[in-house]
Amino acid sequence: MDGDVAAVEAVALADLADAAQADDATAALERWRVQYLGTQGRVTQLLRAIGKQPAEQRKAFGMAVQATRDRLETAHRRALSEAEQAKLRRQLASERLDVTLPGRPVAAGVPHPTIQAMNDILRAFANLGFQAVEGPEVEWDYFNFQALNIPPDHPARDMWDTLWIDDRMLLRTHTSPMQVRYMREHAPPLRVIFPGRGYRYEQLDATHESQFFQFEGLMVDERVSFADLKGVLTDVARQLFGAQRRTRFRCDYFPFVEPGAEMAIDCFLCEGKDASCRVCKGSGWLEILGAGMVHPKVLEYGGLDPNRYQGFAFGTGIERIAMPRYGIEDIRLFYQNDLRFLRQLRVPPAEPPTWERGAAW
Ligand code: FA5
Repeated sequence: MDGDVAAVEAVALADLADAAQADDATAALERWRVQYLGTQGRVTQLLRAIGKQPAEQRKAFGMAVQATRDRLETAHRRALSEAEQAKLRRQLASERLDVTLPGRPVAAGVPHPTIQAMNDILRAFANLGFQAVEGPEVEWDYFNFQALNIPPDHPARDMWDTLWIDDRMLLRTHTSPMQVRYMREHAPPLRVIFPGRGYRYEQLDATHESQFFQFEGLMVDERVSFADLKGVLTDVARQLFGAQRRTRFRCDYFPFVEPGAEMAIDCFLCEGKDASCRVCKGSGWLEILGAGMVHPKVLEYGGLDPNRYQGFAFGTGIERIAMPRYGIEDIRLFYQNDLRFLRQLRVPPAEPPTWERGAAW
């Protein structure tokens, strides 16, 4: 019988060595433990057989089995501990962190050129007490056209190539719908600027995108005149484009203002002296916005009495203002997300911000 015990031990140790080499050694060692030392295991069966041995052999057999069990338990504990340590070493190796490696650089972004230009514009108007308010981009025909004195089927609708959602809803073609929306919710005096996106069904070219940024301005009070309009816009033009800027107002037509005007500034780059100037194309003037006195009908749509209140409004495209500033010749570059383009526009210069010194961009 002692021979049986020795044979079982030899096989068990060989199996233990195999289990320790397995991919998942911990699980294999547990299977080994059940096979040899578990309640139905081979060694446990030998232990149970002690009592069945002839009396003269029982003691020696019992001692041999118990010694085998002790050695196998010790060998199993050691193998398990080694397997767990090996597993830990593998895990640590895979998670090793070399703190001496140089870190990955964090690419610091800068505001998009449109946003930079918009922030400068908002600050310039804030200096004059104008508050910025945003509005919906999906708009009713009613606010985009009808309440701006452009009834259905009026030919002036052709001025705006419209992206319709259904026969009453559209993507706003300009920020002007905010005029009536705001007048309905607020009592004069009003001094507001409405920045935001506009959408048009456009033939895309160097100066036309189907999605672009505009800002709209509105001032309403008793006794507001065209002189106020000129004063505010001239002051802002000087904050943005240079303290010496001159402005020019010429007649223009928009159904929601009367009279209507187009405003130009004298060229901040060549001062009108360069016939091949990239900003003014040699004309000496740069048209930057549409404006006018709010039409009495629009005041009525806004719930205000036109005999008591007057106001002026203006609107322009932000990219078209940013383009001459950065020397960008194609508006489509703004939204192509080409980092090479955006990185070279890392403005602002090291000089103090313009709104503090009222000088040129
Ligand atoms: C208007 O949209 C009027 N709402 C402006 C206005 C407001 C006039 C208040 C009077 C009183 P206009 O269609 O001209 O006007 O557009 C104004 C500006 O938006 C343009 O001068 C241009 O700078 C910009 N713009 C218009 N269409 C596009 C386009 N497709 N891509 C980029 N910018 C555009």
